[in-house]
Amino acid sequence: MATLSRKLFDKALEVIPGGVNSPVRAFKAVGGDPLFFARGRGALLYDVDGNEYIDYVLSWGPLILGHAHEAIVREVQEAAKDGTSFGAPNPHEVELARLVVEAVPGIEKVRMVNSGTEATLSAIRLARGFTGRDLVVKMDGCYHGHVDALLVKAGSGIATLGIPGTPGIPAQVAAQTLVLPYNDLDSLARLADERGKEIACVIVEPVAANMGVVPPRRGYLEGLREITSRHGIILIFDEVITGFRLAKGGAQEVYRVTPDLTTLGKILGGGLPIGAYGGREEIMDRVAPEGDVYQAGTLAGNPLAMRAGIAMLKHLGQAGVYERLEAIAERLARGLGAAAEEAGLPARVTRVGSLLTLFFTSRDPVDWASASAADTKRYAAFFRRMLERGIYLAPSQFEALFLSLAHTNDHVDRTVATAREALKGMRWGPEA
Ligand code: KE4
Repeated sequence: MATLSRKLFDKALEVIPGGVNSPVRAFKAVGGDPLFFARGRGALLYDVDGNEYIDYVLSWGPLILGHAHEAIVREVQEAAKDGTSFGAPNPHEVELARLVVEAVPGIEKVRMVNSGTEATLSAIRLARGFTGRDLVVKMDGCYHGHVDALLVKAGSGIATLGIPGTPGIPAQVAAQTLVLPYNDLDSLARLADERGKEIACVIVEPVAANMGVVPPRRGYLEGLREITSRHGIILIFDEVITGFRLAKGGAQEVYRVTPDLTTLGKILGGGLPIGAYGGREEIMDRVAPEGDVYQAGTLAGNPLAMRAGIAMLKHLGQAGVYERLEAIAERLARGLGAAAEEAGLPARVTRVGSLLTLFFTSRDPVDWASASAADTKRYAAFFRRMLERGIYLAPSQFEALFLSLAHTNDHVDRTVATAREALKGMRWGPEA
């Protein structure tokens, strides 16, 4: 008998392209139909057929407190009673901006927008406006939202679906984006020596999480900082995933490298639509109406997302939060690694803070070339076996697994036990 999820998917396919509002949700890379969910609670998700899952997607990162956290729900409920949007300044956007400026080392001023994509497209426009230069440099396999200039060799859904680069982006636009390997400083040094005066910005995920989690090599971020400073190139850290996740001040606090601009999203809105970009005051003051670089948004700074964000950042300011996230993530990483080893499967577990990936590969993932060599068919089989047993992993080898403060040792131990079960009998293929 067809499940309610299946029936909903059939209906969705009649009115929504691919039946989903974002491609990576479609399960294309892992097979089967996407599940439709009814509600979440803490670390748990419940689909419309009443099945319970331990959730490691967490809406792709925002839900670091877990689903339906009372502090967030209460704020949103209260805020809605006073009206959902004014299209005019409100006190909460000032408070959230102050909390961001206090938390993020590289941010002296910040502008709120409604998605990570809006944040990155605004940041590169600002970098181009501030420098008067046109070229943008990104790293192969990094994903920065569906911005025309940044969909070139992107990660996340582009990598997952194997889209060679998307139609609809004029060649002359794509030609102004130069793509280098992640973790390869020499390639940037050479490019900057040749064309530094034409390059407006380098945008990078300080910890790559859209090709699976690929940590920066020792010295990589420092090297990006040194080369871009030497050539007057704006360094943009896209911390939409790492912001407030790796530390209150994100990756730039952990690695002690301060970019010129930072983009944020996800956690900042506590699960409501949000993005933000911020940085040095002299750069940010070029943004209209202070300056001449235009960017705008009807719902930017709306009181619901602002109040949810304030509650989120205050909660993350409590003592011991990041130590707890570190401990629970390390427990999962060790367990998954041991389970794969016990099954005799080639695997690498990469982890930075509460972000991790189980790669089915015998190569160390250090860039897109090595990460993309992972066995995506094996990952798909693992995903399905875990899903059948009540564990909801990212439906793509090239996405991160996220932990929250709602995940307990029991959740992780059940996940590891399930993984040992799921991995048994998965030895096949050339490396078997
Ligand atoms: P949004 O426009 O989806 O809010 O943010 C774009 C974005 C920007 N920068 C980074 C580093 C990101 O990871 C993202 C979005 N992340 C993906 C998952 N890897 C969102 C999931 C989806 O596309 O449905």
